Amino acid sequence: MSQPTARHRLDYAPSDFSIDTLNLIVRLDDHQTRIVATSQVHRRNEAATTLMLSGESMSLLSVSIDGQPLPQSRYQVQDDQLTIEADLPEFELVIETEIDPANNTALEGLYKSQGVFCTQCEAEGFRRITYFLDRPDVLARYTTRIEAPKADYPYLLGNGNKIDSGELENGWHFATWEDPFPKPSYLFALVAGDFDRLDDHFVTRSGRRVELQLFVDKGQEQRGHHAIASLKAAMKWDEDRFGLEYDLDIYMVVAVDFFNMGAMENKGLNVFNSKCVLADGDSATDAEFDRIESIIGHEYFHNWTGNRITCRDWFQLSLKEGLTVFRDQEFSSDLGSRAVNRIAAVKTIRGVQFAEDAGPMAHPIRPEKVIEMNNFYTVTVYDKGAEIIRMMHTLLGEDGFQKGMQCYVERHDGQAVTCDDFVQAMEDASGVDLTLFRRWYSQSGTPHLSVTEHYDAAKAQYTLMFRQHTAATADQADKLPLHIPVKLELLDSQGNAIAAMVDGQPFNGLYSLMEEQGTLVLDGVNEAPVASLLQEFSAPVKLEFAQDEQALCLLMAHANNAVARWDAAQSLLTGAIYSVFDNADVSLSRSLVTAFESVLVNERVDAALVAELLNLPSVATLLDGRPGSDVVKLYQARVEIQRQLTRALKPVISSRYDACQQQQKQGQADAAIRSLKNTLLELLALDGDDERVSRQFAEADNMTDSLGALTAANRALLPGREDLMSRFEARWHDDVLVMDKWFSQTAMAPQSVDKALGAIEAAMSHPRFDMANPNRVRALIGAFAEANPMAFHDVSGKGYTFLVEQLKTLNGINPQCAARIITPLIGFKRHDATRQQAMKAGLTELMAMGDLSRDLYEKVSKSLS
Ligand code: B3K
Ligand code: ZN
Repeated sequence: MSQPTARHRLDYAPSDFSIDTLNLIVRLDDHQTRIVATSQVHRRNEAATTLMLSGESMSLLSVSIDGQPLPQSRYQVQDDQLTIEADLPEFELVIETEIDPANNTALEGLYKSQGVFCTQCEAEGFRRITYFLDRPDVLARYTTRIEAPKADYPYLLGNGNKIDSGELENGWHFATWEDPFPKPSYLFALVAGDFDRLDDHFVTRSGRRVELQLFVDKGQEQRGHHAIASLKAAMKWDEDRFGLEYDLDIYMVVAVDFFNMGAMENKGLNVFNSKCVLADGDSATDAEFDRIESIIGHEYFHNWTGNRITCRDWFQLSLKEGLTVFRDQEFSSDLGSRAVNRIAAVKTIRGVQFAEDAGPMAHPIRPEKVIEMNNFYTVTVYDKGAEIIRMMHTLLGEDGFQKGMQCYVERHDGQAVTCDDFVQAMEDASGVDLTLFRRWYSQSGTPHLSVTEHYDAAKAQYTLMFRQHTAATADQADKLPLHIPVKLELLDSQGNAIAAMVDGQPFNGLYSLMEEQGTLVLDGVNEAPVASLLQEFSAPVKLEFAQDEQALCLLMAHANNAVARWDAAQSLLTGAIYSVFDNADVSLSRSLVTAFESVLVNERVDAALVAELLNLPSVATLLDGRPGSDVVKLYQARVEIQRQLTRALKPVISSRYDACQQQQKQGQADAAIRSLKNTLLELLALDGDDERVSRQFAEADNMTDSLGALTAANRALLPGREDLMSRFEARWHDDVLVMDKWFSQTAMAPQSVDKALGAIEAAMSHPRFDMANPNRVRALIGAFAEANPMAFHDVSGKGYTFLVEQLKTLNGINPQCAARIITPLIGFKRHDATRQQAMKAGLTELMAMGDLSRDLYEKVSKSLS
């Protein structure tokens, strides 16, 4: 195989031809599905005489133009491309292909799993169905006729509206779907199978009735209600907050268990990973309920930000993903707790995105260079992309931002556009200058924002001096200053906000750093203040600002903003963990303990927020602050601080836990209380409280509580944990979705590497485990590599060897899935020298494999270069 090559953003050129309509006839068969694709092609570049179409993993049966079969001399297939001689301004092209869906384990294009045919075309899967201009800037009107045996596939679903259906010979039937909206091929979808169907409807604000249909595996109907309710909430919210209304008469969602990611926004026919749509209280946790609401929202919001207005090329992916993540975050925040949602987003950036920026796959939110597009559905493009949108929201305000959105939609509806087009609309509509701000799109890496302060008592003046610096990243050596919005607040020694002035005007709480250095002078500050900087994480940067424990305790207790209080707690805990890491004998200070005690006894604070305050920074975040450290030792220091905190506050923690448990029994507990209760239980378990853990497990009447108990038992390796694990397995062994939790618990127990690998290998022979199912692989192998630092990073390197072996197998089954779970290995440069060497050896072994997929090749070669 020739070495995969990269494509560059700057090489974009419009297509010589466009396809205005595409008529598909798909005759389904496990191994010989036939596709007849009729395109109306027109030439855009008069000089063009050959049409080049992409196509992979299929057989070409025939080509004809304007009704005439094309002789083989006028077309050829080479390197996944069909080249056709076509010196015509307009013509009708008919291509017949055959594919093998049952053997399509990559789950891209059209595949069959568990009796269902379904498709996944983003990013470049449509080219596995037929030869096509498979690029997002070619927008066509699609008609799809699906044919299949009726008994096995009573439902035949496609994009848009059903315009025809009927019986065929030999028990077959057909359905024809027409999508009135021109769309890129990545939004094409087709599903055929037998399902339970949940029906509902939504009346739009202009009074149109939209049918809502959710298709789930037989017997799973009761797990679909939450998704339907979430969908209706999303439709209403997008009308209320963004003024955007749904455009078709029907919206369908199908749940499948074999799926490479969370869900897919195909026009009018979303396909969802069953894990991201099915839930009831018995089988799903509160966190899963929230996640479903958010993903249902996300895919729905794509209808405008993604489908009606799509990307010109794949380098612009953040145009739709960053914006749609921002929209789904706002949706969850408007419906639930804004602070808790913001904290979750900040954790993702600090724990995962910063690591990506520091590793071999570093890229700007608008990448410059791509080998395999599927590798760029990253936390950078999605979550950092959403932070960039959020900063524009901060700079423009809600009104300015909504004006910008309106301008964007009016200008570009029905088009395939660029990130620049979006920023231009924001700028034009608001009048805010975003010239410098645009750099966030082209520059990778995490800026460091260092701040120093100076207080002048005589002048009642407080000065903050800012300096930004972005270190070189793997992809980009030279960095420039960025436009960084810094939200801030000053507190006096009593914790009251100080009303400061800037240039004679009341300070509005926002400072924009526009150059490498900047200074903010605040007047009317009558005592040395405590500054709360980068409130709500107003920019995705690393803040370096020396604040002592006293200042942080004050912020934790009094900052007006809840996220700022949480952030102060994180700084306190991080400091404590690093002290133990540096010197094992250190113990928590009295003032820190008191600060946490007052949070715990204050019943006026939202319980979910209290839980967040007690959650220690992740090991990934800790390593990010101390690159090159022994990660196992960091993990142990983290546990030590959890133990110390628990011992110091045992009576308070136990009684708050008991109070929550009491509320639960009386049916008065909500998700926030359960979240706090389970956080407390984990702390108690670390101090050996087997009894409360077993009791909660035995009495649990919902999955949040039973998984909470199981997690606590496993994290603390309590003596009773194996018994709980087998009881859980006995109760759920037939239910794959719940078994994924059991697989993850098995993978994450922080035992010795030999025991961990023994348990994982045993789980791999469990009848519910399946290496071809990405959910199972992620639940077991992915969880081990991502979330069991003790065993995975054991200094023997055995954890790495195990992962490499699994990757070799997965490379041949599902390259996309393999390329996801390799992430912890390619970040080897963050680790100490011994581990680096062991990880590198594993990667070198992978690189030497003869048939490495493009997906793995891109990541492995980058990490080794
Ligand atoms: N757009 C899809 C992701 C497609 C991933 C392709 N490897 C889901 C989403 O972001 O909404
Ligand atoms: Zn998306």
